[in-house]
Amino acid sequence: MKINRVTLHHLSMELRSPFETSFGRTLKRESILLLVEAGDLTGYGECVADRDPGYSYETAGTAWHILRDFLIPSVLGVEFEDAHEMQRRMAGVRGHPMAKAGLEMAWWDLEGKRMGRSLRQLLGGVYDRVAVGVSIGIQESPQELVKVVGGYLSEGYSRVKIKIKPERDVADTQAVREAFPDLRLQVDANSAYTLETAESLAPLDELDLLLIEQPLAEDDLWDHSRLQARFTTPICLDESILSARHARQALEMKACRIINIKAGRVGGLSQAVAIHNLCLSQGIPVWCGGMLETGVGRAANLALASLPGFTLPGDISASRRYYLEDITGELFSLNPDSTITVPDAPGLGVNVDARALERASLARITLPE
Ligand code: OSB
Ligand code: MG
Repeated sequence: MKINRVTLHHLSMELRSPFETSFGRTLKRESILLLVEAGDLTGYGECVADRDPGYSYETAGTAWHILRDFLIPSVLGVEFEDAHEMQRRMAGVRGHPMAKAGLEMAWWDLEGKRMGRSLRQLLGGVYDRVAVGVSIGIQESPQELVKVVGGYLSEGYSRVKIKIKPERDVADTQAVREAFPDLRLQVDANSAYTLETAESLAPLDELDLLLIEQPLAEDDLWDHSRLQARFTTPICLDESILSARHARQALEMKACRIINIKAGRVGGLSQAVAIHNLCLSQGIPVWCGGMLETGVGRAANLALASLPGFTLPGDISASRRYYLEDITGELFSLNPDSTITVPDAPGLGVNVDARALERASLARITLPE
């Protein structure tokens, strides 16, 4: 199965409602869709880098450059036994995990289609539906946030994550807790605090939260371990964990008690599985994070979250929670028990709608030219 052609689409898709985090507000989500051809099969991949370098240094622009000028030329005409072999081929490029993960995802889709097996089967998933929650951005006021949370609860979500930032943390979280005393609730700061300013988060420890996600900077493993020692609530790391090696070091340092796994952030599904395996062997709960994916990336997240160590609900919501128009024919909906069913068709199990893709596409390039 030799890769003979790759097409990149730079996408811009309108969200149904703005998504605000401590690093900014998004109404139009950019990303890159990859169509990777091998013989008469096409595999899809999604690169989750956004327009701005807010969550990570990667952007749709840097990923486009790294894919076009380095990663794709290194894999064209090459046949890979497995994803690790593909990663070794790409290892000459330092960093840029989201660009690598997009290409690796397309390889998995191709491999599944070639073998007639779903991604869930290829990865060793054990659940056919996975528990999910919803990640809610910062709202105008705590009152407005309570309303938005209530809306998602009436849709059937049984776990809620709210985004926080300095000045919009304790009061917002308290308001949600007061309105919904039994809700499975967690918060995500996206690195907005320092060890000193995180003092202000102390009252969160009284609110029976599932976890506090990424309070401090990406490269602050040590300070996370100092902060975790002051909190009863588990700290969960997202941005700080870029590989299974980081995960091991974070756990040795007691910098967190839970890990959020995103294939894009760690360079691909193979590394995501490696982190899962490490955590499973140590009894550390993991859950699947989200990057506001299209139906393509959502299918990959569902397959990943079907592995046995994913014991906490993922940030994998129904398709209608995200875009005015998605690019896949298949749309994911919420089951009444706050789960989403994992696709079981070969590969990712989704098809890209050519016309929806055209409408979302800002630019396109096919290699070799
Ligand atoms: O930190 O988990 C995050 C979205 C974009 C960038 C970072 C994050 C998020 C989310 C959204 O929380 C989760 C989702 O896709 O529903
Ligand atoms: Mg996060």
